Amino acid sequence: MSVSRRDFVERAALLAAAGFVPRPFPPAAAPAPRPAGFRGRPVVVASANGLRGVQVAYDRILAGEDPLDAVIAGVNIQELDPDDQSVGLGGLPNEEGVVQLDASCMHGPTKRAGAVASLEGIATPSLVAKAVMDYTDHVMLVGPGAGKFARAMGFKEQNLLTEKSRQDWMRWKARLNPNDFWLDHDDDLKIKFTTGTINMNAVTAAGDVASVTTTSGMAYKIPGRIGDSPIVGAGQYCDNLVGAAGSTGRGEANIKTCASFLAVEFMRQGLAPRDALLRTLERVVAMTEPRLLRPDGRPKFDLEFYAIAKDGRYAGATLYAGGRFAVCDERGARLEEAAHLFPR
Ligand code: SD4
Repeated sequence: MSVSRRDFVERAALLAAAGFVPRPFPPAAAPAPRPAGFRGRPVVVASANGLRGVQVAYDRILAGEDPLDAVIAGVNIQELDPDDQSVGLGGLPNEEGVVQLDASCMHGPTKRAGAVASLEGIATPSLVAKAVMDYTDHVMLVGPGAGKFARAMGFKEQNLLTEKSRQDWMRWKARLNPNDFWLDHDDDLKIKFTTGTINMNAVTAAGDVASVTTTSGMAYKIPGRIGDSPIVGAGQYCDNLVGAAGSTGRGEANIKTCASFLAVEFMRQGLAPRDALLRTLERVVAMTEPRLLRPDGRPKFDLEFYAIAKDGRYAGATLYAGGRFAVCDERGARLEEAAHLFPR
């Protein structure tokens, strides 16, 4: 699949429509020194919904753009796509019908990170997370404080609850309690829950690494619930000496294992990305409380991990067979089958 200049132009138009006014970039910290003789290759990996985005990020990296700016451009496509109900504009709301977004990012060369959680009314939390990283001495802002910060940085507020997502929320709400005063409708047979989110990780030819994860979180969550996506080390993590990893799926399981950090640590110990992710999934299983285990001792939920190593090796892995992930390198953008722990 090729992503053309048109996608760039569309994205720029969408960002402008979303009211994002870029501010001048502050002076960057000095990049980390590169090991002598290092030879890498650019690669971008993401969750499967990042198929369009990995091509955009890859093209930007080839054009010399910073890897974090590149992956954020990649995930912006999903954040601004009203049809992706797992992230940004059109994300499924919390139990009160309010869209609350989480995101975090990390920049390997300068060892910096930024995050926002429970952010309302701004379609591109990945860019707000990067603004926290670029313009403050903090790593994470949440709730109304995050919103205030975003507005001060020039992000424009908008209603993120699309009509489609509002209808899905109303169906869920009506079905919640058989004794309430909301009537069920014939078309209510399927209540939509998202298992979405987008994580994207990249490495450049020079071996510079970056990662970002952005989500509307669990559909119909309790207001204020935060998943793994905005937590550095859980939803994503990168270390310029090693590589990067990130996740989608049940955030509660991921937070307890600091899974993205753990995957990078396994790679640091010498494991290939695939083995690092499978070992991380084993840790998730070991840390699963009995109420979330099936009779065969395997988790009732799924979780997906994505990783790249500094030298361009990459992998995706899921608990159950059948998962796919997006990758882009010199062979173009494509979906590949993820490694897995268990058959489906
Ligand atoms: C969360 N990990 O908020 C995100 C949501 C997700 O499949 O990926 N759902 O827990």
